Amino acid sequence: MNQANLAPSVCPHDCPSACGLMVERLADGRIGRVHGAKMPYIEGVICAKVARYAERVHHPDRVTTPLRRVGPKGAGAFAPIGWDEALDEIADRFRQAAAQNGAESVWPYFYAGTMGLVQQNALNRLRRAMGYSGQAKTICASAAGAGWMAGVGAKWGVDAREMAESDLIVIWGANPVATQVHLMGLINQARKQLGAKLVVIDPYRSGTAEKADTHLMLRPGTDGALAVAVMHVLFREGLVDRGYVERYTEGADRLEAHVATRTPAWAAAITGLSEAEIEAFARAYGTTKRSLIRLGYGMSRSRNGAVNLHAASCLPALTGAWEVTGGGAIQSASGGFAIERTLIDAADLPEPKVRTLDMSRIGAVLDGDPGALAGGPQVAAMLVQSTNPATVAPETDRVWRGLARDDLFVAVHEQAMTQTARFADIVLPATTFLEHADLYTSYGHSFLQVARPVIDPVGQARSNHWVVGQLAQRLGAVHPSFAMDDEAMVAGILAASGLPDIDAILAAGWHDCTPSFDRAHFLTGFGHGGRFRFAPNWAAIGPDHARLPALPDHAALTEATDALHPFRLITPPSRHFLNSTFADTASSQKLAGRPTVLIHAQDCRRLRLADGQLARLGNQRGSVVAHVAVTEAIAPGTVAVEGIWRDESFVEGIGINRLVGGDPIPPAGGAAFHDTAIWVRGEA
Ligand SMILES: Nc1nc2c(c(=O)[nH]1)N[C@H]1C(S)=C(S)[C@@H](COP(=O)(O)OP(=O)(O)OC[C@H]3O[C@@H](n4cnc5c(=O)[nH]c(N)nc54)[C@H](O)[C@@H]3O)O[C@H]1N2
Ligand SMILES: Nc1nc2c(c(=O)[nH]1)N[C@H]1C(S)=C(S)[C@@H](COP(=O)(O)OP(=O)(O)OC[C@H]3O[C@@H](n4cnc5c(=O)[nH]c(N)nc54)[C@H](O)[C@@H]3O)O[C@H]1N2
Ligand code: SF4
Ligand SMILES: [Mo]
Repeated sequence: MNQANLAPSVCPHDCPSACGLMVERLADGRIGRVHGAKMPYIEGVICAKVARYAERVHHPDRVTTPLRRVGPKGAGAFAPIGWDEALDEIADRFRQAAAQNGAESVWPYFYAGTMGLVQQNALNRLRRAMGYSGQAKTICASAAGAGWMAGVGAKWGVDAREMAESDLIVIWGANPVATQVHLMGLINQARKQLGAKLVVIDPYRSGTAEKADTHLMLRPGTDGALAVAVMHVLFREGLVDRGYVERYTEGADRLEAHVATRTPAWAAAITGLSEAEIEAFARAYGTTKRSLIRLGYGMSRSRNGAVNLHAASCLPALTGAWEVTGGGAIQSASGGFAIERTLIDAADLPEPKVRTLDMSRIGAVLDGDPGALAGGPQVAAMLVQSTNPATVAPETDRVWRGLARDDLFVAVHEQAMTQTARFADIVLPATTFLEHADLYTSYGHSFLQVARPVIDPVGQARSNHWVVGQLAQRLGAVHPSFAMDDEAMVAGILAASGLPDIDAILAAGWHDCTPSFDRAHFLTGFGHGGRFRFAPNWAAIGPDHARLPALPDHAALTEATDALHPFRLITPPSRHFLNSTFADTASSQKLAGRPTVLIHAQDCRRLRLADGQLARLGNQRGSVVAHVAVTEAIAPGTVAVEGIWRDESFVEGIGINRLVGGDPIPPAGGAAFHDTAIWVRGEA
């Protein structure tokens, strides 16, 4: 490795680690290997898929010029056009839609393909200036955020590096071996150095569960029952720190009376765990304060996910684990960065009085479902940036039907020819993080980072912010940001936030925003006027609160299995992909194999399914074909399909989200990706 040709950058993907990177720059303008920066938390380690990023930046199918559709919608037949022509057409179609049906008929649709603050939020600035429809960003973190905010009331928590001092680490509904490799590194270290014990709570033996001292393989969507029974044992056996509870929480008396009837036997019937497993976990948890719980997103992707996550978050507030190093809980670190967002969101423009459309319900929205349209007009024009809803959103059939509507204009700004891009009328080539500047926070650590371009744009690729500036010019949208370049945006945000400038951060490598111990452990008080809430004020957290229990409980809101749909499907991410990104690179495809359904051996015997055979999975929404893996690593009655594969990787060209429902998770929305009732049968 030639040090002179290493350039610093930051991984922009939607992954808690937000790794600082060192990128090999080759003489021909391409990149070579990508390495991890020597920064805290990352310690020079990155995942294999980003180490091989050259495969993605220089992918033969990379979108390199603007394209216009020349075949039927969705067929993927395109011809190159110029940038001016493409931008003029998008602006014309937006103007037309606004003139005919009002500005709200334009729906800018964007998500976290890049986590960089400038590029990720570019479309929101245009939306605000033009009065286009708003977007509820629910597809990932709404349910988890609602559950966490219900009790804790602030979006940060313990620094993961404290795990080095934990006695007990609980990974609850997360799979860091795949989704957060650095957390796994810290867990391994804690176990080796201090003999910390690892408990993993997951409906299947994930890569992380594989490594656990104890794996609690519960039924999906039953975490609330488990948490409540643990609380029962903590109260019963005197493991509650009364002094802590008195000082830092509210509602404990009601909680104690409420959980008195929620015994381990009661929870065993709901979770499928044994009473002994539940009691042993409760005692292990309650007999040390150095217990750190990682509350993952997986447990929140059920219709009762917010309730379940809140229930689990009650445990450290009972034992007082928050008071010690290596104790407490972690959900997301994202709220710890004090970023002044006015420039990012164009928030100095008045917020237009427009409806907000739920991005997870894109199928229902494009279908014209009156509830989903929130009282506004049909969507007539879209620009999609940094997300691939045709593959990642629930209700695939409805999404595809909607995107193919004759009366809908769709522009997609992409790096890769995704399923969503294939539906576009106009495709625009997007830069990768190596080709544009940005500013990065993280949801797994507290180091703020910046990056300048490492290579020139590939082909005619341009950044999200540039595209928005060009459209603003054509549409007459006015805001200072539209005239600024990417780097000026980064500089402006840093200055407004009172943070060091780009050069200073680059020279240091990062800017440390780690909250103090007292703040991270809420010793200065929790979010809601200082106290942790055992009885949430759900109404203040989201509008859809009527069905939620007043106190932590098992809320029977999940999609019910029945005689016709006896299996519960979960669809966790693949280690080798990042959502649907990397699912098109040769090495990730090779490592991931093929779309596979994990089914317990006992269920396979009953269904006469053999390993490697094709099975059809289905429900009222449709069916999907995948290869069977016979396993003991999942509870009978639960089946798992890992990875957001490209749709074309499935035998019938349509992927797993065909089976997933689009109804929102109460109280604040979210997609119930791990909460689907299905049937399974052998495919001849
Ligand atoms: N390699 C890789 N890394 C990623 C991603 C990726 O696609 N690939 N995606 C990134 C993104 S966007 C996110 S949001 C994070 C998500 O990362 P995580 O927080 O780890 O969440 P998930 O991966 O959705 O699910 C984690 C585990 O929850 C389990 N689970 C499912 N249902 C339940 C349940 O009802 N209860 C419990 N206790 N567990 C359940 C699943 O089986 C899975 O093993 O990872 C990020 N990192
Ligand atoms: N079945 C199932 N479905 C899921 C999940 C699951 O666990 N199971 N997980 C859900 C979760 S947690 C999430 S967060 C969503 C994520 O879903 P998405 O947000 O759609 O994430 P990706 O699939 O990674 O797609 C991001 C796209 O953005 C593009 N991109 C990257 N950077 C840029 C840029 O700078 N500019 C532009 N214009 N484009 C860019 C990439 O090429 C890529 O195609 O998926 C959800 N879907
Ligand atoms: S995907 Fe995650 S682990 Fe991999 S380089 Fe990016 S931030 Fe780091
Ligand atoms: Mo996510």
